[in-house]
Amino acid sequence: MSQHDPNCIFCKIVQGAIPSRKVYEDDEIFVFNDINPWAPVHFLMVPKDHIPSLAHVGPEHAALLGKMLALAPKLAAQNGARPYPEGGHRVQINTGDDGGQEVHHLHLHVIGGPRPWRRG
Ligand code: DGP
Repeated sequence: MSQHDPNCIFCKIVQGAIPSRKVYEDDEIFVFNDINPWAPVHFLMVPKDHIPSLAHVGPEHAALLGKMLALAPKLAAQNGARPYPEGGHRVQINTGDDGGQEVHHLHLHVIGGPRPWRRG
């Protein structure tokens, strides 16, 4: 059974209560374009279940995190990032206040496309 936090903006996006530009979806993962992109390619990968941060991930999430990481390069390439190694992309997980995390639902930033980018 899926677990959502009624106060979480990304749970609302996963459920369709807040609109987003969807990039990919399966039974466990939802992917959508960042509302404030730093680079030509910038999407967010989230688990459908509410996991507040990377600091909340345990061994029970290993398969899910592995699936998300393996999917990131494929989705980056499908969405405009040039192939590795000339192209490629960045995967970033902000964790906690000092890590710059603003939305407390675990998410992978996948960022790519021709530089310069607004950040990085
Ligand atoms: P972080 O700082 O790592 O928590 O990044 C949160 C990102 O979420 C930030 O780049 C902007 C994005 N974001 C926040 N609210 C929304 C929203 O309502 N829709 C979409 N598509 N992105 C959002």
